[in-house]
Amino acid sequence: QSTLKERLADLIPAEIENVKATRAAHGKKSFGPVIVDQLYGGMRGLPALIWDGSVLDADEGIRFRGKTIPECQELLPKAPGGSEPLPEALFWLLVTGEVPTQEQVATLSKEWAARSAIPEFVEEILDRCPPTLHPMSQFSLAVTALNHDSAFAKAYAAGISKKEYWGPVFEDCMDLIAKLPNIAGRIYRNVYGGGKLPAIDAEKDYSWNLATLLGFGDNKEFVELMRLYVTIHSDHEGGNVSAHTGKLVASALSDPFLAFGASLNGLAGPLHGLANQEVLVWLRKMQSKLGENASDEAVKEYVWSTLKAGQVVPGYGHAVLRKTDPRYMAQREFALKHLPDDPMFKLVAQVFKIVPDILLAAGKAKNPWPNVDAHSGVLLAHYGLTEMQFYTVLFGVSRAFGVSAQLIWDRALGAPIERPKSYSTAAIQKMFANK
Ligand code: NMX
Ligand code: MLT
Repeated sequence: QSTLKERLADLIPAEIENVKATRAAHGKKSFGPVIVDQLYGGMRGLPALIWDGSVLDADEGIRFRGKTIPECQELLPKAPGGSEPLPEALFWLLVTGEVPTQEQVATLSKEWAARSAIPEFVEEILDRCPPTLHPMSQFSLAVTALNHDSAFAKAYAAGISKKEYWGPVFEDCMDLIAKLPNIAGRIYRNVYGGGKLPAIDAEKDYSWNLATLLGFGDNKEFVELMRLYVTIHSDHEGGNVSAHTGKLVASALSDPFLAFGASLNGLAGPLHGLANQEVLVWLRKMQSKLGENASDEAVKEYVWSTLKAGQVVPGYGHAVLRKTDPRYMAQREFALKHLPDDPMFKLVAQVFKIVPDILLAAGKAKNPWPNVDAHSGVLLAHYGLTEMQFYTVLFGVSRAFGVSAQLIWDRALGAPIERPKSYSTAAIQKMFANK
């Protein structure tokens, strides 16, 4: 059975030909006009990037290499006795487009365990961070510092041929993913206590190790949650801030650590990944104001007061989606199965019934439905991971899977440096002066 790298080496020549043929057949075809509003409007809907791991449909949500979340839950290998997909399997799928065997997944778990140690100086960087520094800033510092040992940066300095770029980029991406549990675990324990970091167990899967390093490995349900969590947060096509930033930075041939460090800085924004922290902060404030078992009327009033204060309702809306995010639904299913009576889950479910109508009535948001972040925090909190500022770190661990898969392909396919064209308002006025 081939390893992931061997399988990739088999797939790359055919994909290079596939892209050549696609460009020869369709290269001069148009997606339609670009309008000035798109330049001012955050490039919404502008077709601009190639991203192979996943494609997002506005109504249906994400498909990883053509597979929906329920299909991934059904088809991807699971841990013995588990029912959620293993993120190792999802990574294999994102990279190759193929469903791996149980054995290939086990090999990947072992390989990541073997690569998991972080350099001592990175441990020291983390240990020196004040606990008041946001966990996402600490995370980004540590990932950026891993560039010290980048195989790609070294190979480039030694004069590697363009055709060979993908090999050391693959090695860096494998190292990046493998080292994240040690980084996340160290940040968590430094900031919130919990004692010495245990060692990675090479006989266990990635999510078991991640959960254990955070201090929750004894709880089988939490380990299952991590498997689901990492899988569904891994990738959301290429235009979101973290994915696009990683692709952009890597297009300058910055190595995967520098590129993904930049991704994390984007993920740390409240309109993107930090929203999962913001949702729980918002729910807790609501709970402390209204008490438990608040009436629908009281919740409605609270939602309106958020909007009237000029704030967004965190966890609702999306730049692309126009229906409830299937990642929200996957987490809701998990909650219904494992924690149906959790009071905070009940509040999340109550808010789900109330917020869309209010956002519709307010008339601004193009999508009134919940996104992934509306549900993640309540699941983590249920198992005792109550430190909300840490939540986006787990999103970041997951997003490394999707960004890495694309960076490997970008270098295999010789993707060029990104350099779109910008215009000033004066230039636009001049261009359309008499039109
Ligand atoms: N609450 C209140 N107002 C909203 C919301 C919301 N949840 N969503 C959109 N709007 C407003 C938005 O601020 C904008 O107002 P204005 O014209 O005054 O600037 C207007 O509705 C139109 O925005 P849209 O075109 O619907 O949304 P856009 O594509 O610009 O932004 C989000 C998408 C996700 C940034 C936006 O819906 C939002 O801020 N949601 C809350 C934060 C959140 O949950 N982010 C997480 C997204 C998922 N992730 O993990 O990254
Ligand atoms: C994501 O997972 O990146 C978010 O849903 C944001 C997006 O897709 O724009």
